[in-house]
Amino acid sequence: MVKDQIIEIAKEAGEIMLSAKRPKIMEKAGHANFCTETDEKIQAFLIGKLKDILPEAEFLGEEDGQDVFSSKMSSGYCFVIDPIDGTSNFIYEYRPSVVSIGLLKDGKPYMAVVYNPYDEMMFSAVSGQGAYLNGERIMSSEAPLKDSLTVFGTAPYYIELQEKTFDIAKKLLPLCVDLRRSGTAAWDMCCVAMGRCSLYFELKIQLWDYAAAALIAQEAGCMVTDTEGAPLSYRGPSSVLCRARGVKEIPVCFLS
Ligand code: LIP
Repeated sequence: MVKDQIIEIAKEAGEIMLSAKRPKIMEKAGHANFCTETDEKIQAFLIGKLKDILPEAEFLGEEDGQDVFSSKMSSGYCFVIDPIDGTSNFIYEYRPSVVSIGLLKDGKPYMAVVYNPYDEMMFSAVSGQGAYLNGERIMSSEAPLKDSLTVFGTAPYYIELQEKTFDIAKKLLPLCVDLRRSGTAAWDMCCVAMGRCSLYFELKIQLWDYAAAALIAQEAGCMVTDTEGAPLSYRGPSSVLCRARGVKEIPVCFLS
């Protein structure tokens, strides 16, 4: 099955991440926006291997200038890949960083794999067929927000979003057990999918950050929308609000 082949490819990509020694770091536009030669190496590896299993697929990836969504990616198959989600974590050895591989079919999420190689945690999903962690079915938490952790993200290079992000975080803190912030959106959404957290939000992430993890979360029973409650576009950057089964309403701080 194609999902199993993608899982094996993600495992090999994870080995490249773990074996990297002090990679060369490149700066992209904006404050603390990094890419490493390992990001580029893993992206090239993934594209080469994924082409073998689905030659007709298009590719959208964070690195190497393959990061522009085109209309041809909204028909047929399109892999959406983030070779290292949590690049700053990877650079500073603040774990985890994950490999994220989403597969769109006619512009809709179809298949997803997110791999945390540090803990050998392989998340996968096929649309309509459930979400899995290392082959075991996962479902999000049914606990209310007041008995749960909230996780959120904010990129240091989106300076204009920081005040609103931390204003929302400040309003959420008294409504939940506590806040967490990991530095990788894909990992955060997988944590909601497997029941460790019950809400994740971020005001702007790229398609390659959410394409895989949003499907995994959705297949684990989460409500995954933008922060205003609209469906994700799967066409480009978006805000994301990922709620576990126990968080039945969108907290009012997102709607004001
Ligand atoms: C990361 C996102 C994360 C965000 C970080 C960064 P990258 O992606 O997954 O949610 O807060 O600033 O953008 O750049 O490590 O692939």
